[in-house]
Amino acid sequence: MTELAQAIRSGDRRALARAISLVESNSPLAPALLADLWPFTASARVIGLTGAPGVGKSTLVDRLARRYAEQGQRVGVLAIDPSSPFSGGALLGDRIRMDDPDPRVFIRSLATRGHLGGVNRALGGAIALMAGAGYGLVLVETVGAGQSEVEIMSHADLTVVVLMPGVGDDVQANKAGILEIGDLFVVNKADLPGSDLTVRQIRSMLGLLDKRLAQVPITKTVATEGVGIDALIQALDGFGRSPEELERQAARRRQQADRRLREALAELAVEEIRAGAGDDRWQEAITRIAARETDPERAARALLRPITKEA
Ligand SMILES: Nc1nc2c(ncn2[C@@H]2O[C@H](COP(=O)(O)OP(=O)(O)OP(=O)(O)O)[C@@H](O)[C@H]2O)c(=O)[nH]1
Ligand SMILES: [Mg+2]
Repeated sequence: MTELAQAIRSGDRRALARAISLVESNSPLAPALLADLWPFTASARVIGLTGAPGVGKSTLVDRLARRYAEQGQRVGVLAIDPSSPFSGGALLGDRIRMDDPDPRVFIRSLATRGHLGGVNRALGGAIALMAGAGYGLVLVETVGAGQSEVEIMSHADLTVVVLMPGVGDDVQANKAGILEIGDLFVVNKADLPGSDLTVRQIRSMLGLLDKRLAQVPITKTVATEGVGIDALIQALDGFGRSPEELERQAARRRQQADRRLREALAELAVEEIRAGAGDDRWQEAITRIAARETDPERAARALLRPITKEA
């Protein structure tokens, strides 16, 4: 095991922070580190929270992290897309100051720099590092303003969609996708008028989408006041207990593993083929594609041919 992996296992927070930076910058040191920690990541529970900008996700995550920490859990918190133009670029760690930094909570935001594939890899890596560091619960905040909310599904055991009063029509009009990804819904800012109406709207839209979704829990919270947090925690902890849910979770983990395998394979295959072809052939293929003398698929097949022949 690498020294850094050992430090992370022993609970060294600075080592964990450094490791996340390595993953974020796609350092050549990252794969070995992740491989060392991978066996220790199975038992961590990953909860994704997504929702439109400003609905109160960070405030909610902060409350949840504190409450779980009070119960003795070690909680990792990851905020994705803090540089989103929608959110004004505020980092979770900036906006929410934990007055009394709890040693059981580790907060980190991941810069996205607009690269979706990169975000996904960095996210998967950062979750694995936190899990490997012994954070039994990892909370991930993503702004549901694009594809990142779908990305979170490929990492989380459970996805929470956060809404606020007065968004029902909006959800119906153009955010149907967000309804399908929620295992659990939160109507935050329940101190504002219209929260019960929003709950009813979500309920009826879920029912229209799929009859089985009629049972999906919807809880109301006032994150700023800590109201409804216990009920939300109960719903979160109650999730995945029934035999059907357990089966779904196992299936989801297999799907996620399948996706991780494909990603790793695609990346390795490109590296191998590129190395096998040599720089001249690679550059020539690029030139010919750009000049429209060949098409990408044909060029790719030509580069693959020697390899498939060998096999
Ligand atoms: N009235 C009210 N305001 C709230 C509540 N929860 C959060 N807020 C406020 O809503 C604003 C946005 O809260 P955040 O927690 O930063 O929301 P967010 O969803 O993380 O925002 P982005 O990360 O920018 O998408 C802040 O001013 C919070 O104080 C609530 O329950 N009621
Ligand atoms: Mg936020």
